[in-house]
Amino acid sequence: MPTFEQIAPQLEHQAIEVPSWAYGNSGTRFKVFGSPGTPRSVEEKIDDAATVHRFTGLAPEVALHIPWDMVDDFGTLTRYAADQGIDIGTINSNTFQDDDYKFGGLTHHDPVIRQKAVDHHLQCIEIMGETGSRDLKIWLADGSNYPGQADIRSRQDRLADSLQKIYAQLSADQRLVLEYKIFEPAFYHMDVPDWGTALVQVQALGDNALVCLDTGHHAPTTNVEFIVAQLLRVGKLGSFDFNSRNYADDDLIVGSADPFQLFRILFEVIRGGGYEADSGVAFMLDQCHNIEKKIPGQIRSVLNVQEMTARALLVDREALAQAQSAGDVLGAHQVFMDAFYTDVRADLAAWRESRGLPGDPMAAYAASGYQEKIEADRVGGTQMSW
Ligand code: PSV
Ligand code: MN
Repeated sequence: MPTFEQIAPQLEHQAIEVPSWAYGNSGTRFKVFGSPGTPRSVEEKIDDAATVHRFTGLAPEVALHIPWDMVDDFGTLTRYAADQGIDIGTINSNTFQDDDYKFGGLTHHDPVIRQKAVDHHLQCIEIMGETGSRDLKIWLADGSNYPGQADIRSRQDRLADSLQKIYAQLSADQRLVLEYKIFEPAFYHMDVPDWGTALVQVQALGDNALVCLDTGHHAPTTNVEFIVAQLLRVGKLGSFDFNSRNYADDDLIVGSADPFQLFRILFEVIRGGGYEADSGVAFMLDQCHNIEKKIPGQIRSVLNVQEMTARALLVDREALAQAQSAGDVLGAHQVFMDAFYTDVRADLAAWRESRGLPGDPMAAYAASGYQEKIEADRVGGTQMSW
């Protein structure tokens, strides 16, 4: 197995995009809890995202969600973020909270509503121009609840047409990433339920259209790392929305429900070239912190990704390949598991310190007084929430 020192240089370029909405209040359909210190503005969300980066060195970009993060001047917001030490990352569209979209957006049977949904994406592309964002991420709530309710075939055709209109407005250095989800909010069929559908739709668009894999969006028991391997193989893995699920789309801290799955996913990412500095794969979090403190929740998340990346880098790929081609089933399995079971926490702490970062970012944040300060300062106004 390689040593930690041997793999450490590869940790240097790791960058994880944090979602602005993780800093706002969120909840379930039963209750959205407020919490002291929650941002009242997009700028305060950016302050919190920048704090995560300051303590970890891992989160140089924050993804925005439109219209949740709508401001009058995105140029000013981008400069504000830069002053805090971070960039604006992916722009997420939102066609799931307007009454007009009850029966869908980009797939809607009514051309007027379909055009409204397309126009929303064109507005997102304009914002991308102002923020310098590369990626437009599209997740659709579109679908139906009852068999026979909708013509699922026409909806695919309309989706292809709408996506084409959006894609046509992207500049050469911008990309469209299409996210899939098995169910919810639609309970019978979703118009983009799986990676196969997402792939078919983006393949029809062109090279700058890719798939976004949200780790929480599959049926239980789905082999997610297989999907990662396949999408990388065909050059269509655009981004991750990392989170953990126990039952459905739980949006919990990545690596909390199944650290081994995160390890297996990151192994396939590395194996397939997705971890190379120029791979183009965006590593985002898509999480909500409903009951835990949000900033430490995000710090924990990026550290979990870093820790499992380090372990996945430790896999002795040569020994693995040898055992695989010798038909040594248990030998190959052991090579894989040896890396997974290696505790890299002390090495990572020392490595962080060597780079001027706190060895234990969770403890450093807790001791920093930032949480107490935002809880004392952010009084009045309306807490941001979805
Ligand atoms: C939908 O469940 C989703 O995963 C999409 O990425 C949305 O943009 C995000 O969650 C909203 O939290
Ligand atoms: Mn997502």
